[in-house]
Amino acid sequence: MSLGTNLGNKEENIICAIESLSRILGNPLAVAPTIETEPWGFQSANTFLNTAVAYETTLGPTELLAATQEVERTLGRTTKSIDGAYSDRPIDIDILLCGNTVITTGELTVPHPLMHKRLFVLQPLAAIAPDALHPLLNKTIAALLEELEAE
Ligand code: PH2
Ligand code: MG
Ligand code: MG
Repeated sequence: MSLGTNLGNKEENIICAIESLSRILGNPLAVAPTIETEPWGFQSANTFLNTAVAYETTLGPTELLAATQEVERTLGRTTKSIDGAYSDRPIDIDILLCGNTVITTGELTVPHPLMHKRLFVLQPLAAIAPDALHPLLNKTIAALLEELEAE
């Protein structure tokens, strides 16, 4: 999962989100160092903190989405987006990969459709899962990061 925050006490938001997720999913397998990033895809004066966290779970993608949305709400996320545009948020939790699962429902697409285009996603993810395989692009996270950094 990718975690991002650019409102309120950002360090605390990340810690609270991981604690809340872990109450549902158990201890994380790995947590990436947090990085400070500029807003991507929209304009805001508020920089982001981004990180990535990995869990082992028997929950399927839909149940996982319910869990992440519950934690987002607990941390005060009220709106998803304003007119389809990105907006400032206390926390955003995005499911990136679920093993080799490829799924699209009305609410969720896994792998995350933009993950390979976002440094704020790939940098933390490469810190904890460089060898994880993107099941559609058939490339490792380390390879995707290298490609994006070369652009
Ligand atoms: N999330 C977005 C859009 N833009 N930019 C940064 N730096 N970090 C994010 O987490 C982020 C973003 C959509 O969820
Ligand atoms: Mg997002
Ligand atoms: Mg999201």
